[in-house]
Amino acid sequence: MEKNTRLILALDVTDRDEAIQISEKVAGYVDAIKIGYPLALATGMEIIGQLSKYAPIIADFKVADIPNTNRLICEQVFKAGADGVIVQGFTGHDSLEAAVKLAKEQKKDIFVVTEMSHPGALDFMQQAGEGIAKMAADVKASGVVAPATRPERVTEIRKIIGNELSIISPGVGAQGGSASDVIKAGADWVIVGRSIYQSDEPDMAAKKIVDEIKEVI
Ligand code: NUP
Repeated sequence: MEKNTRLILALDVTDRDEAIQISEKVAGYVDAIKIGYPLALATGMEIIGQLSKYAPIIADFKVADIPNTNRLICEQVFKAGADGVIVQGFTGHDSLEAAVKLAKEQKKDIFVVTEMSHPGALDFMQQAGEGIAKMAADVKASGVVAPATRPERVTEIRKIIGNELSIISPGVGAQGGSASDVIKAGADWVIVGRSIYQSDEPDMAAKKIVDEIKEVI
């Protein structure tokens, strides 16, 4: 993924035409489009190929299974045309290694969730976040997913993973996080969904975030 605008669109709409229209509008402002279960379940996996002409696609399937199943899932997602897959880290090193090995063979990316951005992540996930970040660095994943809602945690995670891995960070806008704050804290990309796709002018909403990021880099 080329580091250009530092914005990744989270396209959690459930209508194919709407997904395509929004992608067309924002293509110039995003470095990637992240799709997840809402869109893939509503439209089928073909949507990945259809959207990949606008931007690289990151499939946010938060894969969390045994090594063999992780590999089988990632195989299908890459076959559908995705450039990257988001996997959970809490399943441990062998599950993660299976996904990373396959991704490396296919020159694709694996992003590992460290701790999630919502309040409930404090119940269980946060305690594991630093260990997961270290594991992601050890197995040489492409990057981690860390919360824009807690920029101080992004800074902590950056210290653990160093500069080889990327940080992609959701939680900007609708969840209360700030794009400029989390970029300053050490994120490489922000992931933004509702603030863009629910806007009457998604392209202008995206541009505003890109301009905000440019101010601080
Ligand atoms: O910790 C995470 N938080 C999060 O919001 C990990 C994620 N993958 N996400 C995803 O980012 C979430 O599923 C959604 O697709 C996007 C944020 O969307 P929004 O809050 O900007 O609408």
